Amino acid sequence: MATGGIRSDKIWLDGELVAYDKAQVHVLTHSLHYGLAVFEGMRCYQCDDGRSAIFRAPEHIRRLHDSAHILEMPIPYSDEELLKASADVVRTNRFTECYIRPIAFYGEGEMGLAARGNKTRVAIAAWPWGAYLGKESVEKGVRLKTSSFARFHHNSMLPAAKASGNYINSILAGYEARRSGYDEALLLDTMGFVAEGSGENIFSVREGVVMTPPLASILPGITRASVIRILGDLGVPVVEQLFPRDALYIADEAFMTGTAAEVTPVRELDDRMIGTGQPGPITRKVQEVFQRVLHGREDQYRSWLYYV
Ligand code: PPE
Repeated sequence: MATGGIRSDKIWLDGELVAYDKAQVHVLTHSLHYGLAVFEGMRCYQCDDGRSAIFRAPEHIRRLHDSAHILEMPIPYSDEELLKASADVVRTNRFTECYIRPIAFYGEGEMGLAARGNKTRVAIAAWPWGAYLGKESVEKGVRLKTSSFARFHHNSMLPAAKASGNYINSILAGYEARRSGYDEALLLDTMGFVAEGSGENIFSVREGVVMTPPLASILPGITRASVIRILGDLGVPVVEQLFPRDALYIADEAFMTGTAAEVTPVRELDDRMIGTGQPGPITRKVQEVFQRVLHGREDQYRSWLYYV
C-alpha cells in the first residue's frame, strides 16, 4: 500500500489554512479517546484541459454531514464552505492530483462518555496517494481472504456513517488478511453474507449480471453508486442483493470500488481463482470508463467533476 509522503504546505483547520506543522491537536482531544469523529476521502484528478477536479465533491461533503447527523455531531460549516475549503487546500498546495481528507472531531475541554460540551473541529488535508492496493492491483487484480472479523452489525455501529471508530473493524480485518499474505480482507456481515472490503465495496459478475450487496451493513460508497450508474448507462444489469461468499467463488469476474482503490479487479477469494484469474471484460470496461470520467473525457458525467 502506498503510504508516507503525507506532508503538504498547508492544512485547513477550523476555518483557516495553517502551516502543516501548526495543524496540531491536544492529547485530551475527545475524539482521540473514544473514536467519535467523521471523515471523508476524496480524490482530485487532472483533466485533459489541464484543470484539476475533485470527483463528486458535493456528494462526499454531503456524506460528511450525513455521518455527523447520524452521530449527533454538529458541524459548524455549510456544504459550500467545506467545498470551497477543499478546493483551497488543493490549490494552495499546488497539487494537480491528490487525495483529500476532511475530518470533523470533538476538541478538548471535557472528558468522559457523557461530555456534550466539546466544540467540533474540522480539518481538511491533502496528499498525493498512489494505487491503494499496490501498483499491480489495478492491472492484475487482488487476492482476498474472507475475514474472521464480521462487518459490525448495524445495531452496534452505524454503517452509513463514515466514522473513525468504525474503522477499528476494518483495520483488524486488514491486518489479519495481509499478515496471511493476501492483499485485502473480505468482510461478511453478522448473518454471513458478503458485506465489503476493509476500505472498498465489492461487486460480483456472472453471466453478464452484476451483483453487489445492498446498503445494509456497508458504507454507501460514492464509487459504488457511480459504478452502478455507469453500468446502467452501459445497459449492464445490476442487482443489489445479499449473497454468500461462494457466489464469489463461482463468479466470472469480481471487482472492488472505493475512492482510494478506484476500480480494482479481484482475481482470487480464499485461494479460489475467480473466473480466468484475469480481470474480466465487464471489469475492464468499468475501469476504462471510470478513468475516462475521472479525467473529464466523458461529457455525460461532467457534472461529477468539481473543478478547483
Ligand atoms: N467501504 C469502506 C469500509 C470504505 O472505507 C470505503 C472508502 C468504501 C467502502 C468505498 O467508499 P467510497 O470511497 O465512497 O467509494 N474507503 C476510504 C478510506 C481509505 C483509507 O484507507 O483511509 C477511501 O477509499 O477513501
